[in-house]
Amino acid sequence: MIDPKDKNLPAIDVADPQASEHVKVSRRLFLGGSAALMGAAGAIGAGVGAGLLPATAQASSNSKHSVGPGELDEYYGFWSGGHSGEMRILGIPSMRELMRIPVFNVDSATGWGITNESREVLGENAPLNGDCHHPHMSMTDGRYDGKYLFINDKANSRVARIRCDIMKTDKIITVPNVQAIHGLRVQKAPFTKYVFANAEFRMPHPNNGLKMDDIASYYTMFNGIDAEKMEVSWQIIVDGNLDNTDADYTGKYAFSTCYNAEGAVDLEGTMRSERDHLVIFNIELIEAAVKAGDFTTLPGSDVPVLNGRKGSKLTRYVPVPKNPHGINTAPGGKYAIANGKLSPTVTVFQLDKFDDLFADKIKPRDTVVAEVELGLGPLHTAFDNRGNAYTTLFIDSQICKWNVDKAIQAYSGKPVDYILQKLDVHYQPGHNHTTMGETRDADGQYLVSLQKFSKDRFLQCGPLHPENDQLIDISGDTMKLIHDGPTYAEPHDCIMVHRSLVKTRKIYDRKDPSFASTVAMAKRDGVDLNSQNKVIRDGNKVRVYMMSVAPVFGLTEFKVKQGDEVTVVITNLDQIEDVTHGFCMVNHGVQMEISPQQTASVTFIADKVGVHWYYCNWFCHALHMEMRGRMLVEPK
Ligand code: K7E
Ligand code: CUA
Ligand code: CA
Repeated sequence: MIDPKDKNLPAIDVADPQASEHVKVSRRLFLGGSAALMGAAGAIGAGVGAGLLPATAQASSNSKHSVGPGELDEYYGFWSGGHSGEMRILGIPSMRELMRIPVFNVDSATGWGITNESREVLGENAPLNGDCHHPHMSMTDGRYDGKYLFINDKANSRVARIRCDIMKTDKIITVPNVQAIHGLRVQKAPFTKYVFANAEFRMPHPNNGLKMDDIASYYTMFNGIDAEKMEVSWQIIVDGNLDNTDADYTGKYAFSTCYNAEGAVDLEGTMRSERDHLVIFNIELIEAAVKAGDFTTLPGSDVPVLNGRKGSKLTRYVPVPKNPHGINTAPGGKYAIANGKLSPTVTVFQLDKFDDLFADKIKPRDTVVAEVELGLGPLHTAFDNRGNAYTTLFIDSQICKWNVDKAIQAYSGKPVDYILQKLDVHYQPGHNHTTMGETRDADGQYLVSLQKFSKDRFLQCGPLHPENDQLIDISGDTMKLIHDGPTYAEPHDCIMVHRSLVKTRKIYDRKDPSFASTVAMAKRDGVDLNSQNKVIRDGNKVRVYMMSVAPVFGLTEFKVKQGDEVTVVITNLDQIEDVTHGFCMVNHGVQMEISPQQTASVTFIADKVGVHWYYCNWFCHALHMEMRGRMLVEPK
């Protein structure tokens, strides 16, 4: 639980009168919140859905969550952008979209995918689509540490890292020997040494066209990625496939659901058995095996590949009902919950039994302390700080709130009702997430439910509909729906992080590593980026260095020859927060962001003779329209 009194209060300069007002507002929101709401719920009676609340109660409960103009949100929401390939930042509880972080996609506004700096992160011939599902922040001792965000790309088997100080992607790796990185989580403790990544699809090895019909020989692997180096540390072969993953709070175990224990390549085949499994990975034993050289490698990579199939000492397989999907560790660290999908049940694992399981003192199913029915299509579970779990029911279009301890009692035969409330959501929820809910600091304030269908909830925008992300107040005894938020394709998952844990830079540091290569190039060319505008010719390569200060570019013209490869390097010398410039070369597909104190560069071929205007396209000044210049291309 966050203590709002001291260290976790927003890091805002209290000397700034405006800022201290924000602190007061947030303190009021934060402290006043749950008591007021519990009062309201108590007066009306437990078990009453939000839709049935009297108008006055609803209005007062809504105003508690409103964030007025100029007020700051309490939480950062980090949203997967699905197959848009990006990550998004929302403010919670306003659900305002604050920023987009291009990751695997091309972004016209910032020039991500166009600039040299972003191409360096993406890789020379990177595919420019992505399919993001699972954004997660690095942790220390089971708490967000505000350092990095990680996200998967199912479409091209990649994992990206985002620096939280500038909220830009700084590393992208392709995981070798696998197809479709789906489930992704971080090691929660003692710190995020590894990012755990599931490769979903089984495939032949080697995938050289010779064993395509030998389906039984296909396999996939669980991957441990070094979070700091962003290199794959090891891969471990499993039976079945891999869907979602999570980790415990000791750092010893990670575990993944499998919906295709059958090893099928057709839909019917994946549903043939009544049970699939959860596979548990013993991280200490895996590390010891790597150290002892107990691994092989696959052609084309030197990543250690371990055997984690049934019978391996590095893994254990626990049968769970039909085609499970999400796996979620409860904030206390005591339980993890597998969500049944084709089974109306969730399976509760007691994590401190895993030591005994690996010591072969107990059987795999002895780690299961409950397997209870919730409703149709359980996909993902989130948690508050009061022992309650919130599971999305895809088919029922509901969130089921249930109590974990009561479910365990019921499973052992006691006549207790473990289901506390079912709330309709609109429609067909996938993931849900609570504020701070995947950490020790779960605070039970808000739940977001991410729906796959919005149907009639918004104005029609043609056949393609937005998704619907709903915000639910869970601070009282009953869940209350408080906001509908349309979003573009497709936030599978999100996390909500208290704003005190995220510290971003207001302007760039001139030493920022994201443009270090460009600075090094300038140095080789003998150009001081902070004081010089200069054109360097190097054969048919031309490097144009210029500064920018609102509302002028350092060069209002430069000359090149037709066919030259031109690299424009711009350093924004403005030091004022929010004064970002852009550089767009008309008719050349060239565009980039240059934020205060940033250096950015873009390379293109000047293939058309004549005058070509360039201009600034981030509005920066009253004379922003006048911030422009000419590229003069002389015939060869
Ligand atoms: Cu359920 Cu990719 Cu986490 Cu979608 S996954 S919902
Ligand atoms: Cu510089 Cu607009
Ligand atoms: Ca199955």
